[in-house]
Amino acid sequence: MAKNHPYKFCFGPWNISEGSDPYGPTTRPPAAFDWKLAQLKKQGFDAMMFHDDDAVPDIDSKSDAQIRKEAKELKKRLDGDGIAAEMVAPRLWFSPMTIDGAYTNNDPKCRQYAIDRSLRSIDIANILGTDILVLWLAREGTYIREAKNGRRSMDLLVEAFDAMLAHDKKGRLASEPKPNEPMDHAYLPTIGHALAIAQKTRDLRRVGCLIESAHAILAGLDPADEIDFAMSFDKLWSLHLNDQNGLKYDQDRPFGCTNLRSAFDQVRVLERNGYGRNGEYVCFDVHPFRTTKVEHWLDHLVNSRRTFLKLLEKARTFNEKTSQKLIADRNYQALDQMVIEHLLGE
Ligand code: GLO
Ligand code: MG
Repeated sequence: MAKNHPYKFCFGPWNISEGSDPYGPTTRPPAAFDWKLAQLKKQGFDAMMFHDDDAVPDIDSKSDAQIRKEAKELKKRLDGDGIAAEMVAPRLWFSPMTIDGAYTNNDPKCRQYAIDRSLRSIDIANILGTDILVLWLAREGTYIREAKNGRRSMDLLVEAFDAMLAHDKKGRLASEPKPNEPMDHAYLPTIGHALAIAQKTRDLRRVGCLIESAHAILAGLDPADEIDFAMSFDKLWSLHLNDQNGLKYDQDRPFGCTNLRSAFDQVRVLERNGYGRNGEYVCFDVHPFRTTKVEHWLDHLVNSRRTFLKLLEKARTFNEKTSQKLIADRNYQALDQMVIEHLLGE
């Protein structure tokens, strides 16, 4: 086994959120972006994820030249603070132009808006020094099945991916599948879908994926299996670790909060597959509980990282020899108990 490698950690400005939900307003005042950036390094994180408009606020009202100027200013600040930009993601779910979807919108003007905005995001990514564009296809899907032609939507997605691949000959696209929310059904619900559509693009080597634990659980899948699957294709280029309690709204709970054993399994397969050896980051797409007080505002991030590192220790000290013996003997009952007792620290 190769020598242990260190992990690098990351979060996005949206992960220090204010607590609003569909039933009530915020419970914490907004924190300034500069404050968020300052906390990141202090708490042991190495990089920040950016939506295009986290990097350049009010992006739709700005010219290309202005966008470049602001992205360059941000890059200078990041360099000054020793913080990397992990990725840029076009936020294609806020604008009035994306009410009925972005790349799969029924209106060609809206589709063009989505592509233009994605190309601008690629320019920002280049300036910030990351080659990864994350595509969470929030509104690509349907509320009612008859509203769109699913087959045509696949062609439109491939067209959009191709436009992005043509815009920048080196950039990589990492799609982040999620089966539902905000849509009733999304077009790319799982890693299998994300990797399958890559085959239809003009450069499949530059189309990969990002796994979010909660999204896999919402699809009824095991996040650790999704990780193994993506990594067997060398396609796992980013990761949103978090947790989710059953099949309900997307919860973005702290990593390991609900199912510690599943979190252990995720860390174990990441370690076994060498995630991070090519510079990939472990990102936590987690939110504070609505009840969280301002003075505890970073705890969900700090705790997720802490839990990850503790589980890493558990993965590295798991007795592989004994487990292999139990596997050879098909004694999965004993293997089950061995995992439980290892996690309990016995
Ligand atoms: C929501 C997604 C979202 C994305 C982020 C990056 O369910 O997980 O948080 O990861 O916007 O595009
Ligand atoms: Mg996510």
